[in-house]
Amino acid sequence: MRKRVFSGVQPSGILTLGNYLGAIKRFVEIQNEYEAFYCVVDYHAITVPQAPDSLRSQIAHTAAFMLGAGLDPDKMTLFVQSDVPTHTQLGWIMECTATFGELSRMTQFKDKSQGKESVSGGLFTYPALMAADILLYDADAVPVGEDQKQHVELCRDLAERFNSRFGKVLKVPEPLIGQTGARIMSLQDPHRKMSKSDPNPAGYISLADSPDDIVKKIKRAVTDSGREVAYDPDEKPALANLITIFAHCSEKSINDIVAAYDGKGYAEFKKDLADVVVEALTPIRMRHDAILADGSYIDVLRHGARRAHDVSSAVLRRVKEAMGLSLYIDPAGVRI
Ligand code: ATP
Ligand code: LTN
Repeated sequence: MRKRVFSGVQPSGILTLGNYLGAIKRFVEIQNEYEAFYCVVDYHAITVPQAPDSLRSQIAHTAAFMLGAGLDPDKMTLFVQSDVPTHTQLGWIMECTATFGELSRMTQFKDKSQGKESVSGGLFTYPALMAADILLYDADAVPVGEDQKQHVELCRDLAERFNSRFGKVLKVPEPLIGQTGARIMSLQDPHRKMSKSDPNPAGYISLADSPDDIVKKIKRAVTDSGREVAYDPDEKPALANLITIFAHCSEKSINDIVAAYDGKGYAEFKKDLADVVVEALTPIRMRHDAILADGSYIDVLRHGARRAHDVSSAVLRRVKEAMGLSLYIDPAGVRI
């Protein structure tokens, strides 16, 4: 039997080059090897306020970009989280399994709540819902970018805790993190990850950006002092990030890229970088446009939700049974 993977993408904006290189490119590569479930996690997106019209449109764009990047409905299951009620059901159980201390240590919560006057309870309990997402599919592995490693570790701890209380019910998953491309940084601040919810669009390249936008954003990307194209993540983090992006979009090694720009300046490097990014993203954008226009993603999501519901309901049933929650149970333990 093929091993299973599960991963989620938030429709909290339009997908970025960081999402593509850190996660979706990988999702596409592994869909042949694993039985894959991919989810547009809209309940996670509402941990921060979302306007209904933009949320609706971002869900459609996210699905269309994932399909446009090469996910094949005949090979994997793609669905929207809020279409499958088992997620919030197991989510609650995981909230009751996680401790306040554990959730308080999550760095994404600390980052996203920092400096905010008011933060939703959901932003705090978010990792418990993420654990439920994964555990509902008996996933062996979770392909994610580096930033999600801590959440996958928490998911493992919760599954182990659950199993030690109630018997071997949940499969304990492993994170599956790519070696490079796992952390693409902002074009404006190399110490922050590239994020689709960055209020400054100059910090990210969105998969919807036109070739012109891409050229402009790369031109404006911050670089470090000096003129030499050298890969030094500690001393020249901004340039190192651009070289990493170059390597991923062109499938060239970092050493080859550095050698090719020996004696040339940043301007020539940036011009070529813009070309390779445009070349990598244009086919995805065009397929996305076609998928949105013909509405074919809707059927994919509908079928996906049905299959996800079937698989996850069996796991939820196992969990409820192990815990003594109601399955139309009578006092003698006879199920009706
Ligand atoms: P936001 O930017 O709104 O905070 P996000 O893009 O981090 O959200 P998701 O859309 O759920 O969150 O991320 C989908 C996948 O993309 C995750 O596996 C995440 O690890 C990966 N990812 C996100 N940003 C980057 C990045 N800058 N570099 C590499 N991988 C990333
Ligand atoms: N927390 C993730 C999104 C996410 C996810 C998941 C990833 C929600 N549920 C399950 C992997 C598996 C993020 O912010 N990128």
